[in-house]
Amino acid sequence: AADVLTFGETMLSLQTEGPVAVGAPARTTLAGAESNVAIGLARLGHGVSWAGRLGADEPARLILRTLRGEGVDVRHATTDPDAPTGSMLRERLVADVARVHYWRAGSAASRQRPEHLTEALTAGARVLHVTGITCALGPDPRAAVAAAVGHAREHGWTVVLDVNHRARLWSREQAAQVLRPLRGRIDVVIASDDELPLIAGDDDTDGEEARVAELLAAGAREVVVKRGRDGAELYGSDGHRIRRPAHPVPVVDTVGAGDAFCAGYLSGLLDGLPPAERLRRACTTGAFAVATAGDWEGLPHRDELTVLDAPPGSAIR
Ligand code: KDG
Repeated sequence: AADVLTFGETMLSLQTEGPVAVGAPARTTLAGAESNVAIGLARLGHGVSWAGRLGADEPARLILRTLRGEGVDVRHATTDPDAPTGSMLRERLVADVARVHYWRAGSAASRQRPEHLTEALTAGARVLHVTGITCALGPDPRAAVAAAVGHAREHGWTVVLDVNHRARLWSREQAAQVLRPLRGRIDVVIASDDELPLIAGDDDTDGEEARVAELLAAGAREVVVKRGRDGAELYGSDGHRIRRPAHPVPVVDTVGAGDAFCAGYLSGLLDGLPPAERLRRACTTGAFAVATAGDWEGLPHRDELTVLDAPPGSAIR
């Protein structure tokens, strides 16, 4: 069995420096919140299975061989012969502001159904990682998430949901309608502070604490709230509340920071670290994503976790 099972849409991603234009150089890579988390975990030495659905095309081959190369188990990934692998374009508009365009309607991942996960679920895992992005892709992936969560709970896995709101895929109202009903079935909820209202509370609920209390009362063991440059906070059902500032690093590219944070947190969970140490590892991996270019390319291997403690401008030799 894997340590972690995850699935969701992984896309071919083209990235430009500056607005897209004829002849502008673009970097070809892959993107997808769940595969970012999978790569982050694999680099930290965990056994992780990614069971997304791809088209029968060249982008799919690029994605599979990259994930394989990173040590992610893709044996349960499935192929849809009748739909393409999704894709996206990321333009850097100004230094720290990117704009994305998606081509994912009708993609293979938007047609992933519960039965496409049967083998992955049967193989087993300690942790199931799902994100709100998959729920936004359509009724089939939404059903796949529900089935996976049901299976994981039945078999005593830890279920982790990263809310991961993507405004280009659905509205906050639509997200809340789909995500709130999940709240009693998630062990660890990860959300940025502005995403918390999508999973807990209603229009009358006042403030973060009330929303967190609601999630904990519904059965969550932990709620992890991300605050970007202000760090993160961990609330536990046993009453602990731990705050951690972000690791100060030069900002190169913030996209992927949430996934990196999530990978660090899950890694700490798998290693049995105490809450404060899990949060510390999450902030460290998040900082790596912020201080390096690309959504996942700069994520640390286990022996590199201490690199950020080196004095700025130093060479490790
Ligand atoms: O979390 C980073 C992601 O935004 C990126 O890798 C692509 O999954 C993606 C998305 O839906 O935007």
